[in-house]
Amino acid sequence: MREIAVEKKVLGANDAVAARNRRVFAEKGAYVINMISSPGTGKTTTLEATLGRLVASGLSVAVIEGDVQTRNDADRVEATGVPVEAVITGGACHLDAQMVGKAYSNLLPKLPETLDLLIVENVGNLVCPSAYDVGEDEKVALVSVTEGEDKPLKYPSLFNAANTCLVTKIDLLPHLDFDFNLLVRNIKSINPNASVFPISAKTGEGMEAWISYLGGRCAKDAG
Ligand SMILES: Nc1nc2c(ncn2[C@@H]2O[C@H](COP(=O)(O)OP(=O)(O)O)[C@@H](O)[C@H]2O)c(=O)[nH]1
Ligand SMILES: [Mg+2]
Repeated sequence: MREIAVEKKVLGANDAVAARNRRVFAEKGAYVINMISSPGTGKTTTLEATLGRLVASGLSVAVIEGDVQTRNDADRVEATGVPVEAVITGGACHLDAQMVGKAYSNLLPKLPETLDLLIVENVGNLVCPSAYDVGEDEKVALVSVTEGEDKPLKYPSLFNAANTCLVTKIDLLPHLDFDFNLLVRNIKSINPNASVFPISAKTGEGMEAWISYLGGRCAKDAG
């Protein structure tokens, strides 16, 4: 009982900071997504492929990169030319609203007057990040075709929290015994409202639909 009470208090305090972040992001005009998956699903690779296409389409984008250790992912994103701020949690398995708010303040001097899209790459973990609102407009879940069709059933909290789901590494499908339709059925059994985008950051397959979705969300946010 005491554990539940403490958890509620922590999440309540987090929600207050998340609400403040949301106001600050809105002042900048930014649509904000929070990308969540297990380590190795392809968040950073998808991000690299996404950023080039978004910038080419004229959108202004910035990134907050969460990791337990190292600036590796932030360096990969920095190489694309998009403003990025790293959050190294030093052990914590998720980003919270406070960490993201602080990272955004550090990022602010590098940002244009208005920003179309802020992308947060969360710490690789299928459980903890789904419980924390960081002030995003939506959580985006990623699951790769090498992880097994049952992951939405085993980790329902994330798939419940995310209405958009990217199925990554579809270029590998010919080499795998993987039932794509079963994965989609499992995602929808947890969240009937989920939109599923099959993508390959390596070959570019499916990227157009994903980019067009993001562009639409940014335009809606600005309008
Ligand atoms: N074949 C294939 N490999 C991918 C794809 N996306 C990512 N990877 C590989 O998956 C591994 C983990 O990718 P990374 O983006 O670092 O995952 P993260 O930990 O979720 O950020 C790397 O070896 C990537 O090259 C993809 O679309 N196709
Ligand atoms: Mg990464």
